[in-house]
Amino acid sequence: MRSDAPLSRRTLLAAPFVAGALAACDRFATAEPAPVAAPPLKSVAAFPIGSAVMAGQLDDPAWVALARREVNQLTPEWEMKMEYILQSPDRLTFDAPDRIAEACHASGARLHGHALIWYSQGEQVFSGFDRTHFPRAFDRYIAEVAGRYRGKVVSWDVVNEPIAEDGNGLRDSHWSRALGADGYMIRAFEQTKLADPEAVLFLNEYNLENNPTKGATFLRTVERLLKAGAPIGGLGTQSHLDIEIPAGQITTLIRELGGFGLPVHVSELDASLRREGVGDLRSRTQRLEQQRGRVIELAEAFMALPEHQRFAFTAWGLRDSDSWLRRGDRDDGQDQPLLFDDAGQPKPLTAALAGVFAGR
Ligand code: 9MR
Repeated sequence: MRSDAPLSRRTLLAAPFVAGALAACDRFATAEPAPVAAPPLKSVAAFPIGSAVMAGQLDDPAWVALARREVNQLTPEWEMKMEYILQSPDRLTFDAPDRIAEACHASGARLHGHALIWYSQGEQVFSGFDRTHFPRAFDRYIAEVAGRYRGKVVSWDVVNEPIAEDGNGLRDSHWSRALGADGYMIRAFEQTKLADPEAVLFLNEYNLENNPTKGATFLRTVERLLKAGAPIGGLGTQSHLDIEIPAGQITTLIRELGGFGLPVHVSELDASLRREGVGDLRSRTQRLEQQRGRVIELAEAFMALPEHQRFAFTAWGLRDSDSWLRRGDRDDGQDQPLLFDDAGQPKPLTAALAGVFAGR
């Protein structure tokens, strides 16, 4: 039995006080979800539906069956990043990303590469290079990785998360210090374009909907980089949604992103029900409603983009239990941030999303 499974009836009877308290307070209850009918998302959407994937999940028949049914694009959750590929300075490791690429090829799913240059990656290896060797190693990494997957990926997150956490300006990183604040990004896009001229090259960022200041800085950054000639081919909004944000904020952001005329990728959708450090007296049902409101707003705003700008709609995992938000010490096994429950069943949210994608 899994440690996060709901309390059994026997345990509850043995602890009447706890049982009474749980019954009185639905915010702690793990209600048995009623079965929900929803058509496979990929069958109703006129654009690709994506999920994050880890190579190990390809060995889980339940994950594979759900992925085959629901999605037609995959993004490696971490095994196409420097932390995996660049484990040592003199040897690149490709077995897991190769396996994911082969699985995509075999099943006909598109592969979205994630991520070439990210502030949180590569610092240790790159700190070993002097001013002459740093730019060469930067170019070589991109050439080798993007070159290897040329014709296998449809797109890349070339630069991930360049905006400062609070949204004011650009993030300081080992890349910006060595190659300039805009310089490292322009260079990354140019080098990726050389290595894989057909791939759609994305600038990808998070909290754009949650933090309008960050959204505005992202838009200004895109404008500046395009003016400088960076071959940006698409804009990625991760959409790790804060379900508390005011209605309308997501719509505004997506419309503004669309203003560039480039494809837009909802690249890492999830919507946590947790509210860290804040007393929250609302019931789980109320929070699920709020989650549904924000996710559906995102889907409707995405559908309002011109068809050629709807690149893909990707969730950051399939089942709730697959989510990065359900790992680690602070996990209580209760969060429901994704589109399928722990058993791989669709939820009311999934059915509502299918309705929006089908244009109903
Ligand atoms: O979900 C990913 C987790 O498994 C990795 O350990 C982590 C570091 O590689 O990255 C997580 O994914 C992040 C994504 O790459 C970029 N946006 C934020 C995602 C969640 O942290």
